[in-house]
Amino acid sequence: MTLRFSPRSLATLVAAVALFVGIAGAQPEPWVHPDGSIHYYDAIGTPAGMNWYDAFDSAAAYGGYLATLTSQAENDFVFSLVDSAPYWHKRSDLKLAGPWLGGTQGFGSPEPDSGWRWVTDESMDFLNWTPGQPDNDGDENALHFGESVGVRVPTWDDASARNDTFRGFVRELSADSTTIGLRQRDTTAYDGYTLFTNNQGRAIYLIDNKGRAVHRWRVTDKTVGAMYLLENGLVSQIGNLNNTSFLNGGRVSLIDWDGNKTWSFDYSDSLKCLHHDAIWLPNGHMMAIAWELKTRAEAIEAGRDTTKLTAGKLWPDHIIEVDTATDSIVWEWHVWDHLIQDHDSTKQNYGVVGDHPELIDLNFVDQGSPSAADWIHANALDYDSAFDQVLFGARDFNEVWIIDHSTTTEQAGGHTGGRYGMGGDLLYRWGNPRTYRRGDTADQVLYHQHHSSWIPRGLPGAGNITVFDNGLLRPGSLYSTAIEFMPPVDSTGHYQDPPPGEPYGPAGPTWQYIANPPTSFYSAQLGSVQRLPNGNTLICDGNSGRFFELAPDTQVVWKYINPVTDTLPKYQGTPPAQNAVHRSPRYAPDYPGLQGHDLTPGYPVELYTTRQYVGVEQAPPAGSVRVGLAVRPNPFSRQASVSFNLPRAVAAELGIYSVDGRLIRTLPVINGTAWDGADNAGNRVGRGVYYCRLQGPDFSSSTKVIKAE
Ligand SMILES: [Ca+2]
Ligand SMILES: [Ca+2]
Repeated sequence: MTLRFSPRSLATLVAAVALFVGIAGAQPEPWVHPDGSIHYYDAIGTPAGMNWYDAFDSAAAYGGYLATLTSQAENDFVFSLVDSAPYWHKRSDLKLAGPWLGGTQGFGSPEPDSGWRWVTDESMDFLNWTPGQPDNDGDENALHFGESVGVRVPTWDDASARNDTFRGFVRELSADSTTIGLRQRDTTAYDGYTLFTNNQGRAIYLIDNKGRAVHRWRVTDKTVGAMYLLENGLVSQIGNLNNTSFLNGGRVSLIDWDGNKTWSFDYSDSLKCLHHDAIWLPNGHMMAIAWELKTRAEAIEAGRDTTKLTAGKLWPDHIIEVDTATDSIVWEWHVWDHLIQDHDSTKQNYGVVGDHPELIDLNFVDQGSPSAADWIHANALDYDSAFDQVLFGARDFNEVWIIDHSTTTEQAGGHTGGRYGMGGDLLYRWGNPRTYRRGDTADQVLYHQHHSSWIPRGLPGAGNITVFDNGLLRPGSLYSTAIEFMPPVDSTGHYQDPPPGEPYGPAGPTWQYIANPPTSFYSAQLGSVQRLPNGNTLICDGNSGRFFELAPDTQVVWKYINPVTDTLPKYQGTPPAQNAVHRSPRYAPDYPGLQGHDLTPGYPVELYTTRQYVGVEQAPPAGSVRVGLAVRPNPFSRQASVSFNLPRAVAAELGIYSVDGRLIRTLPVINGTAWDGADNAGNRVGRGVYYCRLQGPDFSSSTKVIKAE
């Protein structure tokens, strides 16, 4: 539904919000409305008391409205949020009166039960009056839960909107449709906190499973790679330094809970550029992927086929390990040191490609990018401390590679030494045996994957490798998959060599997710897959900014769509756009990096319907609701007629005020009503200046009245 109420001035609302500082609440609970959309309901305690108008303003100022209960189920859910003592007060007749709701009685409606409506203009087909109500027991025109002696009842009563003794209200957030934010939350979903930022974004969000923002960071660099919340509570972010020699990346930063950059490391110039992934090792070192420049001459000398050098250069990847205490590189590994080629026997690295699966064929180029300088496009790092091995993705080889980290840098540049005796040669590779001439297209499993990692020890499937396989250039139709496979490794970290001429095992995945239909899940770039402690699997469909969690049987149990563009959150109900996300890691509630921080959930990241109350640029001019209040004759002697024209039926108040602001006479809100010059006690007031004011939930209009005698 859409709020039909026109807004009042922003200044008034800012003042209203300020007035309500200190009220309890702000933990909205999501609930699936019968139409399938997700609404949020926030029970607000107002221990000092609040009238209906102020509650209305407070709800609107937060982008919502006083809750409208259009079904028994909605009624019962909302009641469950306020069925506790702080939201209720005991009247003098001992009846318990509960919080305000979004029902109002149109002015001039026949009492007591005509003209009731929801503030949203939703139809009021569902009625839930407490027996004996409404009774209009004293100008009652606003709705609340109550009233019954000594009992909190889930039914409704009418009360005076001016009554400022109410202890709470319920704020509802909704939109015409649910297009972004939380889309699904089953009880079997793994409860935790999900970290994300828009690709190229400068705002980082941590949300709970109910789609509520638990924390936000503002950062100065655009985010262009994998991001982590570390066990020490710092966020590790890759920032974009706009290196014009390469693509994006260049900087790794650590950001504390308050958004301060506590450390950063730049690795970006005309010869090199850090990109895609930077991980943190148990010893506190940072390890990252980076491109390095190889000139045309260097590439030819290494054995590159000149027909595959149309870019005139190559950017092979390398891996660096940085001691953050000294910002020095303490270990490195280079693709360039582990090449083989059978193109030119007069050049370096010449050999039989199929005999050396531990080496990287310098002339393997993927069919999608034969001329790309970014020849390998490594894109995901992982480290296993028990084996002391590094795993990373070689996207344009459509493979996952594993190397030994126990080597010295010198050993890592050669073919012997280290725990596994192979120096820096590949210990294992999987996904596309075409790259080492031990298979054909029928044996290729991966297609430009963007995320690969070991399942951590202690989790279901520990030691297996999961892959977000984007499916780019997959033969036939384009679709992404999530894959889990079991590498042929023994307990000491040694991989079973394939028989001569055969590829590395396994032949296929042990688990995979393919959507139905497959093409409904396709992200050509970005994305992640994460095994969760309960055996579910969280997937980030990168290009769509869609996070979804799968049970082991691949049923979707949780779904969320990034509502943030590269700059700001969008309004609920608007189509998702510009919301690509690199990855969406989820952290357990007991994760060390979360300890000691305030994890009180706030509002959803996306914005809600009454956008005119939120965006400064959309604030309407003050007084845009014209009610045409007029008093005639004016000045008057015996009696004046008060006329106005409300845009719709709404609860409003009409009164005469003294120049010092005291209400001296309440008038019925009826167009053409008369003021006889008397106060509420029936005594005629003296001659002078008075003000007649008509006030509703979203407007206030007053006019000067001169009483001549
Ligand atoms: Ca509602
Ligand atoms: Ca009543």
